[in-house]
Amino acid sequence: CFLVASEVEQTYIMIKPDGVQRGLVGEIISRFEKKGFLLKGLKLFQCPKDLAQEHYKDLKERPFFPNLIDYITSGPVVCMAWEGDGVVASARKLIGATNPLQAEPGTIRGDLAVQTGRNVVHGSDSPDNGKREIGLWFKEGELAQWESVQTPWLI
Ligand code: RTP
Repeated sequence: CFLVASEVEQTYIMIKPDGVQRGLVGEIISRFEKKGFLLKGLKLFQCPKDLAQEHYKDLKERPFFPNLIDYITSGPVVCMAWEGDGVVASARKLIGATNPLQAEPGTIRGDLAVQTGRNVVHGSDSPDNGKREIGLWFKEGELAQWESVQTPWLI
């Protein structure tokens, strides 16, 4: 765990095991890319139980907690850090309601999922949690430094 120094708003987005296994990785990443946010971190990762429990610690008294931990650790996930003004709330809009049956068409869950317990993607619910979760899921050095990138192909 490390602290993200940047003052710019960041969110932690994770494609859950069902999204990876159903071949939705490209589709989901594409929605954030097309919206125009900056990709700062990206990796395929097998989540250990203790990390899943830490990530979802606020839900540990809920009856579905053991199933949630089994689900998140059941196969590889895709971890992403996205950056931009308003990225946390905007990503939650792109993702849609927790229950995919209530998520609007056009949202990721509204278009691609049917069950709350298999809702394909996670997004941080506040800028503070975005920083906390990126610090949990990424190690120092895993986030890209866009400031140093030259883009002559755009000129
Ligand atoms: P997430 O953290 O995954 O982005 O989801 P969220 O904010 O929309 O929903 P939250 O209430 O934080 O719940 C986290 C995840 O737990 C699973 N869940 N199962 N009644 C249930 O069986 C139930 N309720 C929640 C979902 O995978 C949800 O995304």
